[in-house]
Amino acid sequence: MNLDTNKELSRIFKDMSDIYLFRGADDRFRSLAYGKASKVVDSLPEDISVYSKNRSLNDLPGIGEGIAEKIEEFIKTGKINKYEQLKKSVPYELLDLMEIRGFGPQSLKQIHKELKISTKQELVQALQDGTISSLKNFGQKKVENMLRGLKLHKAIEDRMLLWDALEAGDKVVEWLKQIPEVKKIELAGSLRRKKETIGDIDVLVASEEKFRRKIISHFTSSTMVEKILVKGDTKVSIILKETGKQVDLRIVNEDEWGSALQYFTGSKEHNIHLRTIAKERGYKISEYGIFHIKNEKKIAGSTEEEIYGTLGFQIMPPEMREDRGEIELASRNQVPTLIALDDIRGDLHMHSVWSDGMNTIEELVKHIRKYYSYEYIALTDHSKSSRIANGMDEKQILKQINEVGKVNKMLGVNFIKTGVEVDILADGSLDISDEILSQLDWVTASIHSNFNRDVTKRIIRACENKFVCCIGHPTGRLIGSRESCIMNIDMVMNVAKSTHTALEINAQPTRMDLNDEWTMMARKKGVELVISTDSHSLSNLNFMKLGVYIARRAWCTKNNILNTKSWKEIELFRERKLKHIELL
Ligand code: DGT
Ligand code: CA
Ligand code: CA
Ligand code: ZN
Repeated sequence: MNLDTNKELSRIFKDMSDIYLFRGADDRFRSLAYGKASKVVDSLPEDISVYSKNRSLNDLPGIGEGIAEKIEEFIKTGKINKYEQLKKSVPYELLDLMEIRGFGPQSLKQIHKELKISTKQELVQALQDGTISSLKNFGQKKVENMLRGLKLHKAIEDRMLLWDALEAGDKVVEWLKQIPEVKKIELAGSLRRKKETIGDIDVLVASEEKFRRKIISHFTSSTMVEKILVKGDTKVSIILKETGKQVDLRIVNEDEWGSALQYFTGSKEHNIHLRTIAKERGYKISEYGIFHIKNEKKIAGSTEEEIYGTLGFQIMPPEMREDRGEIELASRNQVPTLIALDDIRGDLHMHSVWSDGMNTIEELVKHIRKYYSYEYIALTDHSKSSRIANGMDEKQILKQINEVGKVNKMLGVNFIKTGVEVDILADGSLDISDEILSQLDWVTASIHSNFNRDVTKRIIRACENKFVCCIGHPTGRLIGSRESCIMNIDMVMNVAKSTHTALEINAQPTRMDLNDEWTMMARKKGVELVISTDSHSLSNLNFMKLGVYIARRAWCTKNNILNTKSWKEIELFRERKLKHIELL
């Protein structure tokens, strides 16, 4: 189903929430209300107009009368007047900086008011030339922090998150597939290799030469297109309206499909390495095919397998093509069968209304049983120290265990495993007692506070708790807004391994934590890994594939990932840890 309206509305509400947050004290309540509404709308399983038609908008959690009116207005007119007004009341361009450390609403407001700054460019300038240091409360340390935050933000501002790029790329592919002259189509470049951020979206099409023009004009006529950058016979580059990001479309003949796909998938480093080997063996590879150097005769080009095969290599999944040793592996016929989405048998990290999730336990379960073929899930709401996330205390955990029992009974299977995402406190202790933890099926321990000091000891102490099964989002980084915590990751992994504690590959689009490189390191060390969505709403459950992509980029097979196994095997994993720690 197409939920574009919900998404757009959710985005507007998030914007309104940010604007109110910027405006400050008096609007704090409104900011929270619109923030909640944004999440609620995004998590709806059906188009918002359905709820308007059957007059159930008011029944949705977090949607009061005022917000319901705005929704009606949006459905009718495609706009919200109040939103347009609000935008004019603030330096709108500065608002997306608010998520960066050091750029809170207070700071931005002061900068805006006292220096009359309202664009990012002016702000960066003032930071660099020292103007900002002249303000009260902007000492050297604060300014240094802001500069670092800005650098992180820059890295993602010019690129896209993988999740956003996949969504945009899929739309482009769908649009192009509408015309039958498109014989073959595939996303290429970093998007096909599933890198965590994407510079531009590369799309490859095969067609008969005479249809190229038609395909190009079909492409550029799409309402998705903001502006055309380059328009040639075989290549067009455009800017997308929604994201402002670039798409490169290339059209080739069908007998060049394999060589073009190989070439434009990259990575550049992989290609260069491959080409060097080809040359040594008397071949030349280009986007047009593979040729004998001697007589320039073309040997092949229509499939990727032929290109690799001619050199005596196995083909390998795009996620591996980063020149990290995959070519050597392929030459020895040792390319592993990487984990696939279908191998995942359960999701072990998700939140419900019992903490900061959007859905009730029943809603989650109903949805998962309908759309996923999982054998189990673990409910891991936050614990009490996560106050903003409305974390559970011991009493609530016991109550939830009871509730889960009831729902499982209703289902007739032990589908829901009880659990918690327990906070690792500043000294490495947990904020829930062992007595309670021992009653849960699955315990993930995570750091949600005090990121700034070295966290190695804290994580190690958490690993040493016999009831902790997994460390959640182990490095704590947020792509574009927060660096990894300072930690000795080598030591953490060794302890995780020796204490039989799993490390999480958190699949949230801005987390992707562990990332591909850390996951590769964990795999090599034999650390147990779990891929989880950390869902806070129904749509978040889809993030699982992002986690699988990370694992694939780290060359993981399904044996490296714990939640490809049956619940029985996961219980054995837990028992091994219990026995091991008790022996110490
Ligand atoms: P991105 O867009 O920065 O996320 O990364 P890519 O890998 O998508 O890079 P892009 O869009 O510049 O080029 C797409 C593919 O085309 C790239 O992965 C490999 C191929 N390619 C581009 N430039 C070169 C080059 O100079 N030499 C070789 N061998 N391949 C190239
Ligand atoms: Ca690209
Ligand atoms: Ca490109
Ligand atoms: Zn967390």
